[in-house]
Amino acid sequence: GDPNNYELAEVFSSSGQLCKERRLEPSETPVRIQLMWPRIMNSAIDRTSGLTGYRFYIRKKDLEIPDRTLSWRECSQELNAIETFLTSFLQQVTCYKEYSDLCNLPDLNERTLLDNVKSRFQNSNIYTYVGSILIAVNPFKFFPIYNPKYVKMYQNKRLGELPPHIFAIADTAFYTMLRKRKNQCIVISGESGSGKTETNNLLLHHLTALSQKGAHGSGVEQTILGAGPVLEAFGNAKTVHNNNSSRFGKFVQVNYKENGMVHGAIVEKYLLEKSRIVSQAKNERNYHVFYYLLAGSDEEERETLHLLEPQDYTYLKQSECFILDGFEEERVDEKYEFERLKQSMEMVGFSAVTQKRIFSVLSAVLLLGNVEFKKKGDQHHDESVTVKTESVVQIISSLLKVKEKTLVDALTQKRATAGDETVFMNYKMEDAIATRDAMAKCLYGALFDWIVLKVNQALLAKRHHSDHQGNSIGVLDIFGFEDFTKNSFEQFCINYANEHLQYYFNQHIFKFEQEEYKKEGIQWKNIEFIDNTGCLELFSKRGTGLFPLLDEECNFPGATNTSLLTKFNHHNKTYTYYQVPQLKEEAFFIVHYAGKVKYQIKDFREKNGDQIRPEIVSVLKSSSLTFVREVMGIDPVALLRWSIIRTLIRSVFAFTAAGDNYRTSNRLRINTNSQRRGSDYSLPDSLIPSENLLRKNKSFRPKSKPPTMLSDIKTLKDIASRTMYGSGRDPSKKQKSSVSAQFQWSLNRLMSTLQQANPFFIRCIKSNADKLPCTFDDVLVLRQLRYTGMLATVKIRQSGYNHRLTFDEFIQMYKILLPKGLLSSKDDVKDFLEHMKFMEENYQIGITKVFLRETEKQRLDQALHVAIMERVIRVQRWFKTIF
Ligand code: AD9
Ligand code: MG
Repeated sequence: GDPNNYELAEVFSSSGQLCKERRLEPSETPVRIQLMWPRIMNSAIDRTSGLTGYRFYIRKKDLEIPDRTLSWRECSQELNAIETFLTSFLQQVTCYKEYSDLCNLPDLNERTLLDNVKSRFQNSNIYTYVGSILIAVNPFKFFPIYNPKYVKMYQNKRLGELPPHIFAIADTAFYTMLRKRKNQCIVISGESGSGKTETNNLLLHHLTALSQKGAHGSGVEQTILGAGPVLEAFGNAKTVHNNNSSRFGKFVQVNYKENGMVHGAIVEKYLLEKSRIVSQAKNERNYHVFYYLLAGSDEEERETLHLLEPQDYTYLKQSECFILDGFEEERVDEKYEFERLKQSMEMVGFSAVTQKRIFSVLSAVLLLGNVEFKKKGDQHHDESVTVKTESVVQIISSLLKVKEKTLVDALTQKRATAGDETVFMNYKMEDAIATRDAMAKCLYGALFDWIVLKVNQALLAKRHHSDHQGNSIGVLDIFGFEDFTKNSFEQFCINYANEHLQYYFNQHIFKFEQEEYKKEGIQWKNIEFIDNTGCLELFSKRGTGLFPLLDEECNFPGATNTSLLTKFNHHNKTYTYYQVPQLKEEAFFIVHYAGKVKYQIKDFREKNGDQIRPEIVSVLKSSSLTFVREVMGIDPVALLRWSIIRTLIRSVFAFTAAGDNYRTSNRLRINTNSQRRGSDYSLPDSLIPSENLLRKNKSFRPKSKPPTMLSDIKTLKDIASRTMYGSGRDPSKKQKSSVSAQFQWSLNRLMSTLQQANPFFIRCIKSNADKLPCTFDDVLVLRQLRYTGMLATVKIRQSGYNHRLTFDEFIQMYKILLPKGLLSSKDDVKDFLEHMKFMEENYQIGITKVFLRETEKQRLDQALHVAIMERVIRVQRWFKTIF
């Protein structure tokens, strides 16, 4: 036959069973031939991705017979023609080559970017690098790539040495921290359901595993790992975007000692979505923990906690969604989840008694929703209500140990003082319901904060010493960008936080980088990126930003949400980020970096002013249970007293143990030195000083001082201020601040913590909107790649210079390679690099620094390695001649 009769239908890379085939539309191909072609396959092996071959689908041009697959025999008759055809197509096949680092893409545009990520995804490679940035495409199906074998495999490897992986990022952060003695942070971003929390858990898993190789695990690791499931049970819920959606943000800072052992950790939380306790949108659920409790508790617990079925609770049944719609084999077994929760609670130090107390509070929260009211009298004019379901209030009062009358009074009447007199005013129906809901939210919110505080105390208590000399790695996992059919104040805050993260990314990837090039006067063509500074300003600008306006309207008597919207709408003219809907409605648009979102103004003021209502707090604080009182308000004085006693006891113990610890930690330090090999440039084993040598050189004196009380108290105070004031309110401000003010304050604090650390970025991408396993939706993924600015990111990483050294640092580092007597002057370095015959576009000399691309840096390091080895050999020879 004639090779011109054929055309290529599809090419798939295949690696055995992992090969994913796209089903072709029947109309798409008249004839398909599937070939596994050894000769051609061999030439097409892709070394970077480790694929073993390609699968070609070919169709015969202009063939009359509709959809028929050629048999093998028919194929073989035409083999020659097909082979010729395929060989000529090899050129094209190489276009389908996958790159594990997008920076290596020879032809960079949106299409090749997407194709590459897609082709990798279809071969079960969900991770891809852009330099040191990791793109993670959520497959909605777990691959066996997180087991201990992988943990081990990725340890001590240079980034890029192995296929991209989340563990490689964790590992690099860890060794960078040890080497540079600088705090690191890993910022995970992506829209709701893109895989941030999963990624966060895997990162923490690796970060704690790295330190467990030491002699004694302190148990801090266990507490850190246990905290995840506990916080997820109480702070995650099913939304339409994600079955396990985080409804709060968290920042976990893992502290390490200088020898790389975990020293402690701090968990910080941001803004829990409290409205979810009392109502959820259709097809969404309340917090997981309620369903776990109801599914998993035994008969005795059901009785003592007065539990009902999920369908019996108003707070659970309104949304008509009780179970998670997983795939049959992945259906979450909530009974099992309850067991897992109890185990995790134990890991973070909640005893069985404490657990029971927590569950009673949960039961009370649920029952509050079932409290109903009725009008007091028959008269029309009397709107005041009383409790209709007295038995429910009775149970709540027994669960919380609050007097029944106190509870009923609080739910039905308001106390007001007029002059010297105290008057009681009866609530109308809507006020009573609002108070009931406020009580449920307040109780749950306080419980959540209390859990975070207790987790932090447990993490603190397990530390070896209190004076911390090492560094930390922070991992940030917040609620992802959201756009529902109806968006409210919560989405407004969540999306603002995401804008902040995008800004942080832009600053580091584009702004600082290009500013440095400019400052150093090197040749550089500016790379444009979408700057969202204006959008942040729209939210927070002093006086006229949306947040300040919202606060203003919250404090202004007589203001309404409509008057608030009118004020907001003034921004229609000043900011392109703000838009007014064409048809008049109580809503506004904000053009976020990740898409345009319509917010309903309804409840904005109420939700923003939703500080803990003092009258409700005092009712709950009247409980005869210490636990409830503690949950409702952590008494800072008691906390300090407790900490002083505890620290005193520990100081005595720790002081006697300090000598022992020194011995172990010193040995570990040496271990870490040798483990550092391979991460950057490394010394050959023969050049690493022996343990004996180190011992001789250092006087045998405990390096770390015995713990000081002051530092301990400072941290505890700090933790208390982070947690007990709820969502990290500025403790120096005594007056009540609004939810948005607290949120902004804690976000700003987070940003300044992040600014002081060396960042790693992980960008999570959602593969499809329906949570389907291994399904790649081109449009959805492309949209995310676009709004995260991936194209520009690849561009800047391709043309930028990853390595930069001051002339001094350069000379110090490569002294051995340089001719004797070389000074740290610009000209000397320049001469040397010219002498090395480096490609001119791969390095530049700035005013104070040398800028190098990856390949040139590697060449230098290789040369250095060779030079050192030569010297070692020379010394060895010399020794031989002597003896
Ligand atoms: V949200 O902003 O909190 O609403 P996340 O946190 O970005 O969102 P999450 O990590 O919860 O998303 O992931 C959603 C679901 O995707 C998980 O419940 C898993 O079923 C699935 N997922 C995520 N990452 C992976 C993965 N690496 N492998 C397999 C994954 N499945
Ligand atoms: Mg999450």
